[in-house]
Amino acid sequence: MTVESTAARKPRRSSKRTGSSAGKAVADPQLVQLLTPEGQRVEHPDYDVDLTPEELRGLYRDMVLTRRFDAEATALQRQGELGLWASLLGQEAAQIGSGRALRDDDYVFPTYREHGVAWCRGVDPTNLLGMFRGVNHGGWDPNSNNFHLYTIVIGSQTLHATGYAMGVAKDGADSAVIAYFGDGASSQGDVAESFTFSAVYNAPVVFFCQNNQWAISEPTEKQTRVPLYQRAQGYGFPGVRVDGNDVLACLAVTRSALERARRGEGPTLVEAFTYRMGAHTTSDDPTKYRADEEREAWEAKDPILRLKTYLENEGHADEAFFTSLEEESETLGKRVREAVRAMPDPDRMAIFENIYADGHALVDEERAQFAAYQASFATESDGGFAAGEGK
Ligand SMILES: Cc1ncc(C[n+]2csc(CCOP(=O)(O)OP(=O)(O)O)c2C)c(N)n1
Ligand SMILES: [Mg+2]
Repeated sequence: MTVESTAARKPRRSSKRTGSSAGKAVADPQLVQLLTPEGQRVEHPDYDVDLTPEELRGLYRDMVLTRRFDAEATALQRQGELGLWASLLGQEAAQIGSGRALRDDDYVFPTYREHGVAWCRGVDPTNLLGMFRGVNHGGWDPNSNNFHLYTIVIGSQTLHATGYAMGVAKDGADSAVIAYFGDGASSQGDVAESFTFSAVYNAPVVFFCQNNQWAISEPTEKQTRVPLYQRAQGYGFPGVRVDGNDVLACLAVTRSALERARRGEGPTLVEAFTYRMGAHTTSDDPTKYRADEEREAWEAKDPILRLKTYLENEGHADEAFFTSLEEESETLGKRVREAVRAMPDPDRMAIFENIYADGHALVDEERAQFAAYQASFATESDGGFAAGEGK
């Protein structure tokens, strides 16, 4: 693969759209890429984006703020403020690129790692943390932002997305649905079933697989003998592999798949080839099962760095932009920190609420058992703490 030298190009600043400039090198058609790890624009025969410098800076800002929020959440877990955190480090381009391809009326079914997509949907980042602090079961109303609650049962959200998409089609709407899942989830029966149903019912759904190459400690070669995107062929819909660390390519490919869904042409599988730079969660230690060199090799493909290089080389962003973004990041970190510490503990007995509309004998029994257990801690010195009274 050859790439054009950017050194020869003069930096320019304009509000003109930046895509489709002649003379760009052509990238590997099997892996859709529009921006190389070195920050150079390349062409693909089927995909392109045409963004203004302002829009490019917007994508960069989204990725930087998402990474800052994610780092803050990891730190908060280490400080004992959160019980657990699942970092998206390294997957910012896959999430921001696909997230910014969505329309407001589209509906998102995420896993537990889609913090960048949540950001694009306008879910306040502090709302993502309640579940990880153990003070609520989700933290946001899915219908306010068309962003479903985080789903931990691996792969199940692909079925929810398929059913929802079949409903959208029956309503005659031209919205699309997107289901996020991982390489490990691709081995789940739920995912296979959702592929079958969405294909035969022509459901307007995009399956967005972030292949971050690990499912906790299991590498992708334990999930599949063929590249994941090729699985779609057996179900009768297209599959495409995109450089998941290239925000422009992720935007272009997802946009195209969503448009296909809107036209009534059915599902698409997008495999965003990326890398989980951090641990699976804060409970995991990846040094036990993978080599440092692997991570180092992927650091060179960092999604944020390559867009920064491009912005700088093209003269699309100046020092003032980067400095003010740094300040904005710190403000976000502080806001998140303060919001988490201020989250009130829930009433302990509230866990038994909202399970069945009309109550259930088993829930009643468990509630009584839990109340008795709480009461067993009551002493005179704690002011007579008893179940239901305290937090
Ligand atoms: C049905 C089910 N089985 C097992 C688990 C335990 N589990 C949690 S995360 C995970 C790995 C998922 O890997 P992948 O789909 O690649 O997503 P990633 O975490 O890499 O984003 C597993 C097995 C679970 N939550 N649900
Ligand atoms: Mg994975």
